[in-house]
Amino acid sequence: MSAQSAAASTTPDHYDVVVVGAGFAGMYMLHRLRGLGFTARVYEQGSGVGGTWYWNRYPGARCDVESMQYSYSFSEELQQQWTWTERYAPQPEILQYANHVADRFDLRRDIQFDTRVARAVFDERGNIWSVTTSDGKTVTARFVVLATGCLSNARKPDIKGLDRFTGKIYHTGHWPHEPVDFTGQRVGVIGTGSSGIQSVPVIAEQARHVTVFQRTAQFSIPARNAELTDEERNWFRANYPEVRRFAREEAKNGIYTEIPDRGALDDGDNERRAKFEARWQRGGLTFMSAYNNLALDKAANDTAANFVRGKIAEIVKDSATAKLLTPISYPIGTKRICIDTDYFATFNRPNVTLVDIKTNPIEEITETAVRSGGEDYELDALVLATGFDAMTGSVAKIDISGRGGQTLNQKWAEGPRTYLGLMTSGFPNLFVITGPGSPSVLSNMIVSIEQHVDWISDCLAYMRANALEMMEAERAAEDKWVAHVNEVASATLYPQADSWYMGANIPGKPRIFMPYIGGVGPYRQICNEVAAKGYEGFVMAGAEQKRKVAMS
Ligand code: N01
Repeated sequence: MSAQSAAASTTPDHYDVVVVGAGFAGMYMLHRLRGLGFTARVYEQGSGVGGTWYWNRYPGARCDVESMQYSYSFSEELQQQWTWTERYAPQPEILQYANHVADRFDLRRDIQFDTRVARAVFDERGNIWSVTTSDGKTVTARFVVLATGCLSNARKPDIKGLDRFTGKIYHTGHWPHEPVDFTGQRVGVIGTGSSGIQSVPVIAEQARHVTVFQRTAQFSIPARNAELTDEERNWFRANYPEVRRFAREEAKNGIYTEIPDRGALDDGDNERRAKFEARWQRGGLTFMSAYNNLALDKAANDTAANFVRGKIAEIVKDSATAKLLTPISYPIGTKRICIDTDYFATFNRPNVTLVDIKTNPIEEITETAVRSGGEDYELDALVLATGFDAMTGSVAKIDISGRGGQTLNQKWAEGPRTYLGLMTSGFPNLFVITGPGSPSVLSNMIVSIEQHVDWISDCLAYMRANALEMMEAERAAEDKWVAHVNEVASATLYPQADSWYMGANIPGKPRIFMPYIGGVGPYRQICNEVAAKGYEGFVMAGAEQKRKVAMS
């Protein structure tokens, strides 16, 4: 038989579900699918599990949600037995945890590593997806789940001459697996978001000199990282039922912490200052939960912003540098707040220089230097901490074709449109985990991931029990949801900042606030109600109905 006819006679492998990505979402999705008896194949472009924690290996990378909460809750044994060592787990420990989960639940046998999903095409007659991978193979699946991550498409900035630079170039979101040694080197860091702010102090300890190129100053709160004591670990272990319940149902951002009962202007100056000081001393993301109106009321927000500005002025000795490091152009928290260890103090070191590229944008990069304001900053290595094409970037890299041959990129050209962040009309049987239109990046990601995976799993079980093989978001329900997402966002201060939440970091990307800011508790309730009402707002069809639906 010729190779051609052999290939022609080969039926593609078929799965109930293809999952794209083996980060925390893809791994748990696979585990749930297995438990329900569905066949599944996971494709992962990296050589290992862990998603964002597989790629982001830059110096100082650690999670800024506390370890005891940034962990799966689906297995009581796992959460009781795993030992986190620090308040904020460093990246290697989180990756170790991801690998432990993969081994413990025997996930690897259904994950194909080093394989990118290049294309997915929906066949309307059969209600089947054809999925083509970077190794040239095509498989079919009834459902596709995009577990591609919100911050996984590292973005190299479009700066003139970048490719000419003869020193090493690193991106924080695509860091080498081999150790990088900056000893004796002059290192430039472009970007001062979370990744830049975490890595600069660590690089500065090693390098001969660090030049930080800052376009926008950032608000950052000290992490106050420390070893976890047995007492702390045991407290969480004993209280997990309540901690997890609270994080899922009551906390807006999926983190167990006190819920503020008043606004910032309800307290007098001294009381408010003491409250901010206590939060500053405690450290971490919950600084923004000191009051309940910091994201809503500019005057309230100003009190928190001014407190942090005062701290920067106290910490940074050179007043011109302190001024440059002080954020003034947006309300605090409307760009993702950063959590740091000694970031501002690092600028007191003699081997660290801050360059303001807002006033003097980078003109070009030469073989050996970054040129800004007519000055050449000579460098041996360049670190790009320039972020990601967030929330939609990794989905956009896959050529996804739905009903009538419409591609997802065409449909989302004016901005992502989803129903509940879970599905988009015109693309049946295609789910997104923590997609745009869901709380995702505004929350403890693992809480949101588990909620989406559980909802999708229950939905697939429901469809199987009711002999349904096609599910699609209704256009009207999607329109209503998109309007709701926008309405909630526009009642906050968030749209005032040029942030990656708004797509503002990608030239040409539509300016839309992508995540849902209604809070994980209310959002979960909405999703549960939709399911309880027979998946209201979705069309579902069995084999015999599918032709009718496809034609309607
Ligand atoms: O990326 P960012 P990130 N020329 O987009 C600048 C999560 N995260 O990787 O603000 C010059 O925030 C850009 O400047 P500007 C977390 O959710 C979590 O740091 O656009 N500069 C900005 O300073 C976080 O928010 C953790 O003016 C350019 C920086 O690069 C998200 O990931 C750790 C530029 C990019 O900041 C992304 O963080 C790390 C250009 N052409 C990340 N383009 C933890 O949990 C961009 N910039 C600890």
